[in-house]
Amino acid sequence: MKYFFNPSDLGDLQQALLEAREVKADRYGFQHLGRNKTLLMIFFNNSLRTRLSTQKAAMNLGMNVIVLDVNQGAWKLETERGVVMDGDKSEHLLEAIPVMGCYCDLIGIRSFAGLTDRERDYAETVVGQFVRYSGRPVFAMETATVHPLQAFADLITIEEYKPVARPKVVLTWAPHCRALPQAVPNSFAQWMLAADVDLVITHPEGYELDPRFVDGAHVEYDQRKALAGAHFVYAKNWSCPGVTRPDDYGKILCDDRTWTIDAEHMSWTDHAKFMHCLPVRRGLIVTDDVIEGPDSLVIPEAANREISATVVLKRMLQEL
Ligand code: AN0
Ligand code: CP
Repeated sequence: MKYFFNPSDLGDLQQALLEAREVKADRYGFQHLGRNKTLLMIFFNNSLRTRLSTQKAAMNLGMNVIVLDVNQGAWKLETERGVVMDGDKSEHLLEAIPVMGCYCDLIGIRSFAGLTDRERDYAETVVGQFVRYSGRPVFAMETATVHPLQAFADLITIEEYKPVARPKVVLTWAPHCRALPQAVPNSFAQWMLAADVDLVITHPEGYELDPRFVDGAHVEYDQRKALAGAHFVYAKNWSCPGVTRPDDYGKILCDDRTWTIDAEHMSWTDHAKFMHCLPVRRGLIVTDDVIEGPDSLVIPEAANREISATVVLKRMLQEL
């Protein structure tokens, strides 16, 4: 595997889930693969889980790891071509990328959506330049539009906890005080549609996700109807994707707190498990009792980030 952005990059998902089980049973069993290989993790944005779990995965595989926080200690980077660089940006991404590629064998990138220019975000302008100019295999640690290491970990978690062969999984929008990207819900929907689950998406009008990720998905605008019979409730906030309301791209359209997942919402489901990628703001997305309760999977879900990353890095190392 040279790139990891979409479920199709893994090939057969059932096979990938079996591999995840194998890795979880023996996470240090592939140490030889990473000997004298270096992973460079590049962060344009903050992270707790992705940073730690991906580094742990690389160490599981015997790799060396370099972490670069671009906004702390590196030169401020220009990303646009054709500009006179007489401002505060000292270096162009088009030199920085091949230089970074010189010091590593694999590159992971976190570069969130700017949420001001839909075309630029959905064209994956920044990550696309790494793919083109680094000369190295590249994987997403949340790009402008996708977060596949999270979605793969979510799928592993659902596989572990599902009470029936084909569970009902509900992706529900929830309110938030700051505009957030669509990468997590995009990938979650895309991965669930590729897996053997019954996916229902629910959100207020205007929050329709991009068809390239949710094509064929069942959307139910009534949250209570959507949650009926659910086995998994996957809560997430996202800002306006600009699909049905292009002028509102990246904006907060709704602050309806009746969408917050509380015990009453969970009572509408079929004893559902609660999931969230974290970080989560309590009181907005979910109440304390639900996230702390026996049906909350947020910690096992985060733990599986190490497993999804180990499988992905293992596949990439095997093809170096
Ligand atoms: C980010 C997001 O919603 O995309 C990262 C989640 C993994 N969340 C925040 O910025 C709070
Ligand atoms: N879920 C997730 O990716 O968390 P971080 O933003 O802390 O990496």
